[in-house]
Amino acid sequence: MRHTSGLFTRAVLAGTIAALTATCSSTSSMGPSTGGTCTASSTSTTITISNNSVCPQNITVPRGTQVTFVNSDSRNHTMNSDPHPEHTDCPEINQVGFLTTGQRRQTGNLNIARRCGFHDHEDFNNAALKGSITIQ
Ligand SMILES: [Cu+2]
Repeated sequence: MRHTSGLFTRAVLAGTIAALTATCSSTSSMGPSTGGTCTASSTSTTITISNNSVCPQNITVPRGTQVTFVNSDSRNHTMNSDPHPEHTDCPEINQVGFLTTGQRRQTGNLNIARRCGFHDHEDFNNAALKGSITIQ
């Protein structure tokens, strides 16, 4: 009888854990898809382009960082330094440039403490494709 109840307890525990895991994963998979709001950390060194917007839009990184731009969108993007069309503020960002779907590229070393704005050169009036990297 002891053995049976022990097995029963274990089965209940396993069921509880499975239920908790299921609850947890369904919650987290809903997170990013709600309304297209950007939830990534502002201390990230990766900026992802999807649904015609960059995420996160504004990040802060230490000097010497290379920021990676990932094009997860269904179309091409060309990421350049502000201002448009000169692209002269932070030339390191211009190393990212043209990205087809699925491509990723890093900026040069961001060595100088300053704020670098960036934009999609092909869609420079789109505020959702603009952002900034603050170098500290
Ligand atoms: Cu431009």
